[in-house]
Amino acid sequence: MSVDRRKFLKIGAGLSALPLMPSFVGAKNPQATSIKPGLIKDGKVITAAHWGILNLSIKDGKVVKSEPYEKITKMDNPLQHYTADMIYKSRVKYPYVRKSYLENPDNPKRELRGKEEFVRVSYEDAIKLIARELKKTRDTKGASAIFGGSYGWKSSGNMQNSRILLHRFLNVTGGFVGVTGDYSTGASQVIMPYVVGSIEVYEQQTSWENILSDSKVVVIWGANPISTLRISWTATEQEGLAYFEKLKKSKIKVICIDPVRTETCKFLDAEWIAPRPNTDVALMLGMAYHLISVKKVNYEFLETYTTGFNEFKAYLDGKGDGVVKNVKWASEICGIKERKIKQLAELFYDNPTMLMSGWGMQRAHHGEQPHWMLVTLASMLGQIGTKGGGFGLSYHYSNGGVPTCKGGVIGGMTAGPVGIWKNGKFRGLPKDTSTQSGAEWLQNAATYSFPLARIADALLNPGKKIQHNGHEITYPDIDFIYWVGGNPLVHHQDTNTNVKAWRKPRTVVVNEIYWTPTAKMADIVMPATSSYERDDITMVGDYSNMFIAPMKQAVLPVGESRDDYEIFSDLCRVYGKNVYNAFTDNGKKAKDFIKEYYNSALAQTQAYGAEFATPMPSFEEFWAKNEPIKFAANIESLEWTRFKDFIEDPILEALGTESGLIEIYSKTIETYNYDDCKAHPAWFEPIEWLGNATKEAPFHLLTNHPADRLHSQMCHTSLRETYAVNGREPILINSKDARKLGIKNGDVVRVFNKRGEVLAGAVVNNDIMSGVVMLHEGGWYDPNEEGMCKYGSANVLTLDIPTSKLANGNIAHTGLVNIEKFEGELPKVTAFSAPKGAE
Ligand SMILES: Nc1nc2c(c(=O)[nH]1)N[C@H]1C(S)=C(S)[C@@H](COP(=O)(O)OP(=O)(O)OC[C@H]3O[C@@H](n4cnc5c(=O)[nH]c(N)nc54)[C@H](O)[C@@H]3O)O[C@H]1N2
Ligand SMILES: Nc1nc2c(c(=O)[nH]1)N[C@H]1C(S)=C(S)[C@@H](COP(=O)(O)OP(=O)(O)OC[C@H]3O[C@@H](n4cnc5c(=O)[nH]c(N)nc54)[C@H](O)[C@@H]3O)O[C@H]1N2
Ligand SMILES: [Mo]
Repeated sequence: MSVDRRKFLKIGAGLSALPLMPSFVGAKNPQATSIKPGLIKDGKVITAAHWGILNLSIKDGKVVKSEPYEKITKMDNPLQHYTADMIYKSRVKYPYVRKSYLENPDNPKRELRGKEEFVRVSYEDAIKLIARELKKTRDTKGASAIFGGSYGWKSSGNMQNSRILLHRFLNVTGGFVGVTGDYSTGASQVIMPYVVGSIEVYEQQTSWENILSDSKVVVIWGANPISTLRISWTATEQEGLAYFEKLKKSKIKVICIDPVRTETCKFLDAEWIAPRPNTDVALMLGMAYHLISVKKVNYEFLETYTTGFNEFKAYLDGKGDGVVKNVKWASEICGIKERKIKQLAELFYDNPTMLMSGWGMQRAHHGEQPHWMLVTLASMLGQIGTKGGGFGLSYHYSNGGVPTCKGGVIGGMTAGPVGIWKNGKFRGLPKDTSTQSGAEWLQNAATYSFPLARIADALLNPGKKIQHNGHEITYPDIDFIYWVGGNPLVHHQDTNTNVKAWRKPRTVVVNEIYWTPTAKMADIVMPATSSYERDDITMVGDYSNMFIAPMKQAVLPVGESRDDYEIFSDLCRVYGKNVYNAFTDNGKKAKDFIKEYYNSALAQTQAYGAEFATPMPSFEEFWAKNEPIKFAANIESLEWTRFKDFIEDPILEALGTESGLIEIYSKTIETYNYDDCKAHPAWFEPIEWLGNATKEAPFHLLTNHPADRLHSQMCHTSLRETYAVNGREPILINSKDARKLGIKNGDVVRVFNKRGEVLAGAVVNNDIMSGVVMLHEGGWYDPNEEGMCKYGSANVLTLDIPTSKLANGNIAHTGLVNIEKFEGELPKVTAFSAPKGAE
């Protein structure tokens, strides 16, 4: 952060003499001035998306074909072929304002939000309206009433980073309320620092080269890498999939522990072990108990590298609660045979075993426990820090384990400092940006931010106090939401409650490319360009840093859509030239930033000296050539082993935990005295699971990440037609269960519980255990008059309660539902069309 700010200052000072861009607020067609004459009419353009580097074919100024730049696995990634639909379908083409809001923004009939028609307005009027209403909220309620947390997967690209641009805009104009954590790893990223001193979930993993040479067993525990590695946060280099292909060809035994026989399980021909959802902690406790009883525990490892095993053992033995966590006990909870539990535990002990865990099992009630228990089990096996053993929490994500390349890493957009405002006037940015002195809001901001997954609770209950990770949080009183680059009406749990929450603030503004359920829930919708309509640049390979890829504009913006950067720059302009200058760093255009980000990588590679293997060309050459730059891994990264330094020297290379050791017992967590997260990993019964299923809700619902989408992204493309069943989102049902319910493959079913109901299309087979159904997250919410989702958005059915007071993560994989054949007349799906009043 401080480095970025220093960079920001240096560059800002250097360019302060440049002339300003002409003001175009009020101009008729401002976009026309920024269209580059160099745009390709017929030919190829290289760009990148979360799903990889793409080679686009352009004909007559339109994208007609989209292929991977490089094919490095035999597996096809279907996400790579739908760029044309991503440009031309379901677009928000113009700025729109909800009718009642336009009529009376002070009393905008909030209850009609999401139902009422929209009115098209000019871009200039929309900008003025947002600027005016935002100022009104600031003046009357302060920065704590403005929510800019705005979480989501936006598009790749370090310049047009919509969320950071929003933060930058809200910062310069006086601050906003943000959030902590995310939906991905809400529980793990909070518990892991107590256990191993780092968040683990977003860290490089032991090199795949080591796994292939040294592991004898690989356990894929609640993960589906063949699906989830189709994308990365920056852009995928696809090497993780290539390594899974090598794993398939190797002699390594692979076991998948998952209620679903996943794409991964099938691809790898793995042994499938199906525990009841949310019972892995019990399963692992049973394994731990068994290992102790057959003396297959590495006590030397426990003594040297961990603390608290004795307290944990007392819990296993039932010292406090009178419940002995033996194999029989575990088997009754998780549903796996006692013999199998024992066999697995011994197999892991007897062989170099890498426990690769996904994040699904921590997106569950008491989701702090599974990974803590996994580390505890791995400690008992004593293989952490060896080449072929231990545990890893990111092999399924962004190609963890693919060796890091030696090269340059490009810079990116920064949120910038909080502007100083006095008596309604902008007084500039704080001089000392490292401490932010002078910008009072920043000190306050931290006290108002709350865990992301509590957003609906926060909107509905201003002033409510909650416990979080050892301290108390008071929810702010939010009256203005600005969201970009995310789809919260789809991604957040318990949609019906969420809809109520979104009807609470006075104003909701959304910049969107498409008419998503979130755009439809806004008062003011600004049309954003897709990444194919603007220039940008990205790294490719989140851990490997393998490529720097140009993301060249391929086609003209659709309708009146504008880059997020332009929208925020124009908003700043309304507040005055000096605000605009602060936001744009004195009038910089996208290309100026892109060049700067590139040059920071160039400087890094130049510092390696003349013998560096992959010298980078000048920015101008790179941009003109329109090709990615590829870096190579070196020997150290090919052999890199997570926790190796700590294992070699636990004193000098102590972990960042309180004791410097792996904490099986945390004295800090003990002091919190939480009833839902103890000082050691423990089994807690989830609020809803098969152990308390009822006739009203007999099935456990899993809401896995979709192979053929990135969350909700691409749901509107024709890729949907390849998996939708009768036009609905597919739901996976076990054959035996379906037979009992009289449901056949291809039937439309109603899935329901006390929180809501959705229609879905039945896929009946034996790839899921009996008693469990699976509906992917990310289907677009499409309510009818009664609030039933006609398409099949999973979160209508999920629970919006926190994992525990420790992490307050979401629990999307916990919840019970009922299911029946839908007999009524099939309603038309309208999720992918524009709302009333819009084109
Ligand atoms: N039930 C259930 N729910 C879940 C999960 C689950 O497992 N189960 N998983 C959770 C997880 S881990 C996550 S990360 C979230 C994901 O939730 P999101 O990240 O919100 O999901 P996306 O569909 O990727 O939404 C990104 C949105 O940004 C828009 N966008 C893309 N590029 C741009 C841009 O340049 N500018 C603007 N203005 N907009 C842009 C896209 O059109 C899209 O609507 O979902 C969470 N929800
Ligand atoms: N194609 C594609 N790839 C993606 C994404 C996407 O939307 N599409 N999203 C990306 C994002 S933002 C994230 S956070 C990651 C998510 O990565 P993960 O969180 O790992 O993905 P999930 O699909 O939620 O869960 C992984 C597996 O856990 C299983 N599971 C669920 N509950 C339990 C349980 O209690 N016990 C056991 N043993 N298994 C369980 C599920 O059946 C599923 O097979 O994926 C990323 N990759
Ligand atoms: Mo995520």
